[in-house]
Amino acid sequence: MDSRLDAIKEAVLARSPGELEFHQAVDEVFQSLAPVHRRHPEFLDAAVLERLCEPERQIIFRVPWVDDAGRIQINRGFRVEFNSALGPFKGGLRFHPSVNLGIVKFLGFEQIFKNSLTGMPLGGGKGGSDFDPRDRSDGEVMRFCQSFMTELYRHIGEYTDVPAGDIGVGGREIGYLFGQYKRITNRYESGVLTGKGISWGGSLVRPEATGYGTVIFTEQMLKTQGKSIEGQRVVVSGSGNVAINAIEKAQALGALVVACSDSEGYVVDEAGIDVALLRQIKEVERGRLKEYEAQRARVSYVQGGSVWDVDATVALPCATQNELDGDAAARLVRNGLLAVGEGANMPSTRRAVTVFQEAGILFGPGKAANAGGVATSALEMQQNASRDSWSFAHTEQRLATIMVDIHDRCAATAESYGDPGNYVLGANICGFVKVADAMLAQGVI
Ligand code: NDP
Ligand code: 2IT
Repeated sequence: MDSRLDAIKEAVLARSPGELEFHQAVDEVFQSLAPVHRRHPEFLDAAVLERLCEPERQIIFRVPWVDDAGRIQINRGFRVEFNSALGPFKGGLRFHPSVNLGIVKFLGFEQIFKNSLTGMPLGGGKGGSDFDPRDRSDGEVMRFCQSFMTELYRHIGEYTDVPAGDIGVGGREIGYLFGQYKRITNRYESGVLTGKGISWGGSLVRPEATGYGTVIFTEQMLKTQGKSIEGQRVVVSGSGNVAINAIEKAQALGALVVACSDSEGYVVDEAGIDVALLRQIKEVERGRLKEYEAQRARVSYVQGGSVWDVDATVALPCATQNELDGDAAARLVRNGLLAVGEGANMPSTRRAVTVFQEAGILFGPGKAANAGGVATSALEMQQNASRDSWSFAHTEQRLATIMVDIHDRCAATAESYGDPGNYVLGANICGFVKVADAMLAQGVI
């Protein structure tokens, strides 16, 4: 069995040369799937894996726009519509200079399994651009978003493909994208994008959902060992949407969050990160984390370096892929780490995951632990479809129930495949089987 899977994987990788992050994501999933194929040989006969690894559609397009100085700028836009077995393609848009096809494909591939795990009717996709919104004016961001949507609009729709935010794409960008979609199509089609503003079709809790969900998932893992997040010493990487809301929820549940970072450095605040100040600096002023130090006593700011040098019992990587390597993992383990909840997508390298698992650390992989964001996007779609809007408390309760359910299904699947506590195995198998069953039922497409 393993050799048949290896041959399929090697063919997939050879077909997408140089797409390193995509290779990494595929390799990790394949590592989990041999036992499933022993139970379900029909998946091999139907070439489910070969089909799953080839996106249904990939769109790459030019995005021309004019900057404030009147110069013409050209970026590259992507949308990879990976798999629609369970529902319309669904997944975020990332605007960051590092974006390329391999990164969009890794994110889209992960999204298939994540969306399956939510239990909601969602296929998997991802998109973005190498546009860097940092230090751009609102007008420049608007013109970029309008140009991006002028091509993207023909590929998306409430029943086709529903983008949302990711790195560099938040409420401001979704607003500009939605406005242009509405203008071109002459339709107020709320369900075409999620992460919208509350007054025009968005859902309460969607901004908080990924970070909150990651903490809820981590709390569930700790509970299996009779522990809790309360009283834990937590380090979070990043200081964007996912990180800030993870910090807020961890503190609300009684944890002490002592450090967070951005791409330039990290702060250590032993009294606990001041979330209101962090939101003011990062969300309102769109400033740098360095400014936190000047506004609060007894805080140290470290330029460069790694936030994973700060000791923690719980680590929540919430910035970007491959930000936590094997050496950082080994150091955290030596210094008393209990649990890792991945708020970001694939933030731990393969080596880091191995270090955590060999040390018996509770490890919640991103496709399970950060699924609360997309799950709440599905709740936003439900509210749009019924022209309803739910209260914060009701929506948060739905999110909590979904996260507990994802945790429990990953744990039960790992146990039923003979590896209790292995959430990587549980998430990959549980996510995969539902998609594979649907693909079998829908024929060769
Ligand atoms: P934001 O743009 O709001 O924040 C990203 C944060 O990560 C910033 O602090 C940024 O620092 C830092 N960062 C980004 N790229 C790098 C890099 N290459 N090196 C170091 N630091 C970096 O994005 P989100 O919080 O939305 O996303 C964070 C992670 O969570 C991503 O992996 C994303 O895919 C994942 N995710 C997001 C979801 C969502 O709903 N938004 C849902 C599920 C997962 P700086 O400001 O200096 O650039
Ligand atoms: O990685 C992710 O799950 C997201 N960026 C959120 C996707 C969504 O459609 O809400």
